[in-house]
Amino acid sequence: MNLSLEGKTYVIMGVANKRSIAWGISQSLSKAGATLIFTYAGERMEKNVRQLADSLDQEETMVLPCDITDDNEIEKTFQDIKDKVGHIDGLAHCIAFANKEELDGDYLNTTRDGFMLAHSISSYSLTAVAKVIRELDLMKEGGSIVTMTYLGGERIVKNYNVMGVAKASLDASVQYLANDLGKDSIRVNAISAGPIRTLSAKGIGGFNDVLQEMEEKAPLNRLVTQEEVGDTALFLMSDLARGITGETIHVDAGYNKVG
Ligand code: KAL
Repeated sequence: MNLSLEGKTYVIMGVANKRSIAWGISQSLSKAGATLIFTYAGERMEKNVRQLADSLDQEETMVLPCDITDDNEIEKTFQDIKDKVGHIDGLAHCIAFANKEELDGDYLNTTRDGFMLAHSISSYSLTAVAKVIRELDLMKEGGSIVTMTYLGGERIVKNYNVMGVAKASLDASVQYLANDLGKDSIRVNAISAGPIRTLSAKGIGGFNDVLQEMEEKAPLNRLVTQEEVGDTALFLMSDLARGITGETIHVDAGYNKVG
């Protein structure tokens, strides 16, 4: 048993740019010898993702669109993947969205549409993808599904608001999916990363304060990096984590244990 992912294939959903956590995961998996397939949301992202994918040491890069709000498109994307590679060994789901105006002030002001949108993109999308993976028998040799969560789903974090409620739903989904897919030797886990400067965090009120508090209070007294999250994903994808499912691993310099 080792960390090598030589001969294995993984789908990475949610790379936006080189600061993305999904990109940190991609680099860790690629260094371990994995073949990677990327999906992106919307044409705006395509060029970035292709450029990044091409920069990896891969024989051939597969980059596909996947609008996570559209079940037909999810099915088509994963059917394309199946046609091309036959089966996959794992999937990294690094997708979240909420309307910016609902990530500030009172959670009480969340609209029905904003609530549904945040839950559809940030939580249901994992279930939708897992469902298609099973329908297509895409992880027929077993596999590992990893999603990204955040402390704001476990407790109150200022301004996280509807995203916190969506992450709580995602965390619960991880457990139920782990239960459903365990019989097929598919493990489902979440990584709860500390705050990292990514495109999705950009321009969100109070983010700098969160970073500062983390540096002051976390047991390791520092922030965490995309690479550290990537290496934890690598562990979860590897056989070393074969006994772990339905779990959330905090990669946050210990911050969640304080206070
Ligand atoms: C307490 C924290 C401070 C920030 C509060 C809320 C963060 C929410 C994350 C959520 C995913 C951000 C958005 O959906 C932003 C979106 O409205 C506008 N941005 C975009 O559309 C960009 C271009 C694209 C790439 O972004 C997305 N998401 O598609 C939470 C911090 C400390 C930790 C974080 C950032 C957690 C997290 O969930 O990302």
